[in-house]
Amino acid sequence: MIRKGKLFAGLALAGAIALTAAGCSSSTDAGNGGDGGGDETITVGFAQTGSESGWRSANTESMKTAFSAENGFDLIFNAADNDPAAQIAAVRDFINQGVDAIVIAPIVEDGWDDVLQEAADAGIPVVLEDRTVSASDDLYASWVGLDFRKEGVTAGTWAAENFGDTPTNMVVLEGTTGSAPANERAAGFDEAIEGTQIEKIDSQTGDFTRDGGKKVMEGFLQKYGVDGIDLVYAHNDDMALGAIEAIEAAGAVPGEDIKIISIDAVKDGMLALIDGKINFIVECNPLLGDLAAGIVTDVLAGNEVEKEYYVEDLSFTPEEAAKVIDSRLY
Ligand code: GYE
Repeated sequence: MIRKGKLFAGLALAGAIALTAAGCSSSTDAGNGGDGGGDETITVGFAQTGSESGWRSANTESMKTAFSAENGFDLIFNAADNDPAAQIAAVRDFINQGVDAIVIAPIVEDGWDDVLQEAADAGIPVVLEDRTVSASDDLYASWVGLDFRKEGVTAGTWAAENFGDTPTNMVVLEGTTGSAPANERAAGFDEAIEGTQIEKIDSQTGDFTRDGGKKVMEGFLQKYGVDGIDLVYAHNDDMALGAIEAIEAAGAVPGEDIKIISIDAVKDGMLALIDGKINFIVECNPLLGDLAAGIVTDVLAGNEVEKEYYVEDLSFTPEEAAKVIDSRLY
């Protein structure tokens, strides 16, 4: 099990993130190897989503650093380029290779039952990081990540407070269809703006990429015109950054003529926020590597772990972003 106190101390330095998990007991150090007490290398297959965003780059780096040879791991890394079938095939490969443990950042929520059952039958523990699955939690050991619904609620609450009293036409740039963050960030936001004058006039997936966000925003601008859109809610910073390009190309001023709210708080997003091109960002912390490595180590050592570990997120206005930008790690 992860040592709660240690995480709080270590991660507070990394930008005031906090981990919440009920009933933690203490045990091994995160990422220290020690497969059941010995010091053999732990072979871990990690099935990453792809490389769609700045968030993803930071997450991959965090995972590679935590699951390093130095820390006692032999990491087999696979990035599936956002293709759910390819990701499942990668997990099947890990099972065939007989790895000690498998870590997955699941692209989409559905479709995991069979391959997770195969891993269980092979006696290989699975730890999920970042996104969640719809399969039974009996099929995996643990999950560590963020509360996507709460992120959506935080974003929607800010929108409601700032624009809820005047008629506001909003368009949404959705994350990857079927992914947990796209589903939950939409639901949380919708819940928070209920009963306000914000009207969702359109919503389409930009697949969490800058290019996707730009293309979808271009389509919205063509359809509704600059004057027909007041607010963009982007499920991540990269899509917001793409939307900024589209809005500027249409001759309008992002952050003024069209307001923008997004999620992640990666460096480029925070800089656009400070610049006034984005108006509000909800954080989504990608630095999950040490936590995931600690969970894997504990699971293999036979220590009891929680099913879910939530990392806390912050949120930022331009003024707040300016204060913290120099200490941000991603
Ligand atoms: O917000 C987005 C990335 O799953 C939380 O995936 C993650 C999301 C993140 O592509 O930028």
